[in-house]
Amino acid sequence: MSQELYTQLAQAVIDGDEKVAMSLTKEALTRGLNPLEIIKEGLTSGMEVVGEKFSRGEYFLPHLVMAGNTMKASLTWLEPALKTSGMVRETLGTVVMGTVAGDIHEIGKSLVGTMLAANGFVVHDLGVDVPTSKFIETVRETGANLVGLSALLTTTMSVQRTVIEELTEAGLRDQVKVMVGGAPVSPQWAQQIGADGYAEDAAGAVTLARRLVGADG
Ligand code: B12
Repeated sequence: MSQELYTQLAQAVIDGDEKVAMSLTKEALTRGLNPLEIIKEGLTSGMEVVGEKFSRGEYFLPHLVMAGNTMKASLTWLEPALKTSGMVRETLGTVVMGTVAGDIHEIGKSLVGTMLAANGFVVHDLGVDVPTSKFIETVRETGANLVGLSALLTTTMSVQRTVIEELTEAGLRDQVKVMVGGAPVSPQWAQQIGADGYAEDAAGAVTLARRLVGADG
């Protein structure tokens, strides 16, 4: 039953149909389905198809924009549910989060930020296309102990390395653990650039962040 709803929701993202996506999202929540599952099985799986169609030249930029707006609209309904789903009430750490310079992909970064905030982290979300110096400045100002760097393009992945290098140059590298993520990023890449960890999705980012701050003992 829920699988059918997820398939319809994925299709609404593929079609860029905000109205249908929002009404299906509301229905899924009314049925008591898990918000993370709605995101994974419905919205994100639709986005994967959109990405594939774009790669094959069947979809163009306006389709990506429409799909992005559709997912964002649905997430406005899901975020309150995600926020209350976190069990942790004490503060586990402070995270400076953003999508690196040259990259405007926002959705995954925001989702990771929301999930971290829901699970006991104070999150400073710097947005997208964040200048490297802004990450450094904010770490210094907030005394953060975690940095989350999102990159969705093979051309902007290297900026994750630049941020790590500049943290080192600024004498801040020992103060923070750096997490990296985004569609083209892999555990191998994380290791290669000297990051402290990689996670595939928002739930994985919470597990990783907890481990990096030593919250699991
Ligand atoms: C929607 C979309 C857009 C929208 C974004 C809208 C928005 N407001 O964010 C718009 C239209 C802006 C866009 C633009 C472009 N896009 Co685009 N886009 C996508 C698409 C279809 C979906 C991305 C998305 O939102 N996914 C849903 C979220 C939930 O998933 P996610 O971002 O991967 O995030 C999850 C994980 O990766 C992880 N994660 C993410 N960040 C982090 C950070 C940390 C610290 C951790 C631990 C985890 C983590 O957790 C997240 C939650 O589960 C992807 C295809 C794809 N399958 O990724 C292409 C894709 C990323 N885009 C692509 C391209 C080429 C472009 C453009 C260059 C197109 C153009 N010709 O202009 C521009 C780039 C503009 C720029 N300078 O950034 C390519 C990249 C190819 C490559 N290898 O470099 C892709 C892969 C499509 C494709 N198959 O070709 N895009």
